[in-house]
Amino acid sequence: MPVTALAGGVGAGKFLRGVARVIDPADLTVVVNTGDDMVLHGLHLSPDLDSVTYWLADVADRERGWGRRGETFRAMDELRRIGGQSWFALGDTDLATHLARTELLWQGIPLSAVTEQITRALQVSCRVIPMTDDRVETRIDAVDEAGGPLDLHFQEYWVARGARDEVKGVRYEGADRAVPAPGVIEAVTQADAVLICPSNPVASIAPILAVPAIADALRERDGGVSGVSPIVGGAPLGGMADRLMPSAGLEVTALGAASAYRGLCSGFVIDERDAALSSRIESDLRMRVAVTDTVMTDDAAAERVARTALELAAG
Ligand code: FO1
Repeated sequence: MPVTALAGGVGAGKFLRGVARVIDPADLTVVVNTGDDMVLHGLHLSPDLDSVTYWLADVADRERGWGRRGETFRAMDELRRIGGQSWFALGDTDLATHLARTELLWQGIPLSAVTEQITRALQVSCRVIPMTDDRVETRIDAVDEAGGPLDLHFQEYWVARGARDEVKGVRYEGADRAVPAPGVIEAVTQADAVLICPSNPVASIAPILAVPAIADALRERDGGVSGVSPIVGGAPLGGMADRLMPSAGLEVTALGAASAYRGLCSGFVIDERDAALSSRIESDLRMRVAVTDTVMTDDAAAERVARTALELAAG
């Protein structure tokens, strides 16, 4: 049963561990957001690709969500002492991923092939593909405390400035011209089920859908697409989706998250706390709804959510 998932960072990582317990991981293809990639210290960072890879390889730091378990930050400490940029915390073993990726990209190897090498080295049995080998950058239009306009890279907004600025809009620069990475379109069209992970709809999934050929491929499917709400009881399970959803005209509820996928999802999984929203998602958005406990405290809980999403996609 080939299954394809559209994924962002931490929420996706947790959920995908559950999917890989329900189906044979060799049947799972994960298409990952690269809109929050950036170049820092001359290194190409792909935070969402790394989060998904580390979670699937079971080396992720479960408490922090991003980066690797048992990580040390000695290089960062030294960088700070020297006066280098230290606002984005790169762990010592995580740095090896960025060094290898950057070197291979400089050799002209596309990001998709680089990702294949990194995931193979970490013994990830699913296929992990960046949404595109082209450059796409999620930019945040915001205003600062003094009312001054800002045009920020997503990570500057999120990490450097702690999401404190008022967001006016989100742009996915380069997405309209981006070509899906090799294998993405086949994965979306030929899968028995496509799952939209419980990731931030604006920061993680929208950049993938902003690549025109990917959205078209998803729209052309005859059903079998289910999403999982990252919003539980009116707040994100993790991260700061609540800061970005209003700027995209989405209310911060499971209904708002579902409406980000209007016309794309045939089914949507929501949390028990949001059960009252089922009928509106079904009637307004024409999605079948499954209600379960979506809080993924461990792999067993993630497996339950994954099973629900897969059953919903199977109709
Ligand atoms: N998130 C933070 O809040 N602070 C950090 O210093 C930070 C460093 C970091 C390093 C590598 C990596 O793969 C992810 C990292 N993240 C960090 C997470 C990341 O900014 C976001 O969670 C994702 O980009 C959103 O999906």
